[in-house]
Amino acid sequence: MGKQFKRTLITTALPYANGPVHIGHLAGVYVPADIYARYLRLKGEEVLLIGGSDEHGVPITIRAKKEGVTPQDIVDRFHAIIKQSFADFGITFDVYSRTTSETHRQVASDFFRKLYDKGEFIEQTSEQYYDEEAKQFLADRYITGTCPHCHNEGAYGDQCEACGTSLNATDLINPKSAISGSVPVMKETKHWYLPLDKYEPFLRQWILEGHKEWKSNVYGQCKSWMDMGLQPRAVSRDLDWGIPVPVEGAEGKVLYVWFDAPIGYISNTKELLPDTWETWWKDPETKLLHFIGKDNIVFHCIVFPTMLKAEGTFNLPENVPANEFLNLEGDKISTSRNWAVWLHEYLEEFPGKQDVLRYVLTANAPETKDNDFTWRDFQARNNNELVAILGNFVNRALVLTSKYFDGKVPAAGELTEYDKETLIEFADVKADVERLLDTFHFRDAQKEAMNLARIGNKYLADTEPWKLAKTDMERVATILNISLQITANLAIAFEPFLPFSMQKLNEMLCVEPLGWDRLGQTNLLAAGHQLATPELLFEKIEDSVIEAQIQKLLDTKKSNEEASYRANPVRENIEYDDFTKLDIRVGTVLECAKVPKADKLLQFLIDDGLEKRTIISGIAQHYKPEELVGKQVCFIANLAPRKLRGIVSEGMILSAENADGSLAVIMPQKEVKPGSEVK
Ligand code: B3M
Ligand code: ZN
Repeated sequence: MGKQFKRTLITTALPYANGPVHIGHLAGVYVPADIYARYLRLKGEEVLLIGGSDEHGVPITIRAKKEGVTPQDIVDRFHAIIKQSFADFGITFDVYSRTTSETHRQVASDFFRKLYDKGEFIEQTSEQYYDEEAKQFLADRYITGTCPHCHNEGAYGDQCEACGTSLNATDLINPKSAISGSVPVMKETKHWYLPLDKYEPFLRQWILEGHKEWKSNVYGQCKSWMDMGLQPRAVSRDLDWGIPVPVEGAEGKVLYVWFDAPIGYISNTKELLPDTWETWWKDPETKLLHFIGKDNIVFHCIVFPTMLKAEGTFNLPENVPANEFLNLEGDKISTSRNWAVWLHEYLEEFPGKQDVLRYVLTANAPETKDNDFTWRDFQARNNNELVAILGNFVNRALVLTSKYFDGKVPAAGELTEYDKETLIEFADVKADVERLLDTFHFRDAQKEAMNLARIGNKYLADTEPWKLAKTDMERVATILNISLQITANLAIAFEPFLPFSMQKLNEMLCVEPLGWDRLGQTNLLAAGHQLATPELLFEKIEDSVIEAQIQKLLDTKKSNEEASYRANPVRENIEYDDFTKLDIRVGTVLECAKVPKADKLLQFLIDDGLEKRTIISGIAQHYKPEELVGKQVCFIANLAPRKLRGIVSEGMILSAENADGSLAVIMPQKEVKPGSEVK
């Protein structure tokens, strides 16, 4: 607030190099960061945009194992694809490197070592699962077993995907190693922990008092983490993929991926600027900004700042403008279910249309809540906004100039009242767009730029120069001069958002990119200045093209459903007696509330006909508690009671699961007496 900075260091989340990047990545992180960086550069400010691939972590080793290749093979393949996609979409990274680089190994090791030497870590021994056949400790994802809550036999050590409960590997019944299939044993292992609890008072002061201007989703998440109480966090793992822990007696241990990845921002800066990188990280006149998605907030607002603070010589972020998620046609984007629009595929199917996607993703950016990408909306925004407003205006201004004045900017004569009003309307555009960009309101900023084109369009429609051409060429000259000045303004205002099209527009206007400070001026093009032959900036997208994309998604959905049916075949037959052992009944929901600190669980109080019973159910992500109060549900009445999060649950509420994992509670089709049996 009010603090003046000399330069801005922008970091963007390092995507895991275990798959290509999709529209969700672009919308949440890279397009907004690129808009911001381009905007600052246009203003002539000193800025760096840092990116890179995150190449460590368990998911990469799992993918490698599945494909029978090395983790290095995996990251080599996807780093190249990801880097290319970003370049293709005009993300202007000053450096895009990777966490398997030698510079990074050095920087991350030194960072760990410095904290270690300062005595900042706690060493703690705990028992963890160990695979004696494979001779290695097992990450939670590498252990499968039976879920203690729903008895699904394929639960993972970190989560049961059937009931959605997050688990600890030690909760699993009959745990098995996913590597060798053997039964893992418990073995002692030592790790280093970063004592976040020790830094809690500092973090409270710094964020909750000092950064009230952060976006409410970011501030709120930080607050709720701190209110739950911070715990020491392990920064090492027993794994053979990663940066070795650089201390004696740490054989077989590597830095936890979330310890080394954010240090990647520092390493990549150093790789780019080996001599001056410290100015960008340590000079208090550098403003540090992290662009990320909402699932990374705690690491960038709590864990990484604690690391930086403990190290002692680095700046802390000034802001962390995290976005929420982008969904695709109503469903969560998912790499494993192939529910995504992949950037490299988009480019094959829509060559040259990078700006259309950039525009739509910004217009729909998940800035304050999750948002949805749909192909119909994509088409509508292209046809009704880019083509009909921006493209149409620019094209009319240029074509008319070419037709009546051989493509030379005509001199303006005397202005009418209406001309003056029009010019006044866009006099404020610079201040408006700046205010929005400075506060990371990219969608509104883009809307503001589009309004400028709307003003231009209306001006041409109202003045109708094509009708005056026979009678009043002087008036036509004035109208076109004004229209061309508006066009040149559009080329500045849209440059951060639509860089490819604005480059094309600058070429048609025969100008070098005009600086940001000239936005709002009405003398950008001198009379007599020669323009090039006009071309269309955007073209209409036909229904058939959109329908083909929708069909592609429907096909994906269908094959996912088939795959999930195959993965979940009907179980072997049982006898009638077995069935009658299950006592399923109908109950009426009297009360329903979220279980504190458990994002998936709801606590029910059910009228079961005789008395009231408490049931915990993992459906909090599918229903709001108030939606269910007063409704009748089916539940297993004779399931042995068990404790979940300290609450005794007496039964289980029945739901049907869709292929996408969404749940629908089973309800009787007519009201029945509570306690009625289901048979
Ligand atoms: N790779 C997680 C993610 O892609 C992680 C970000 C690292 S940022 C330092 O969501
Ligand atoms: Zn389960």
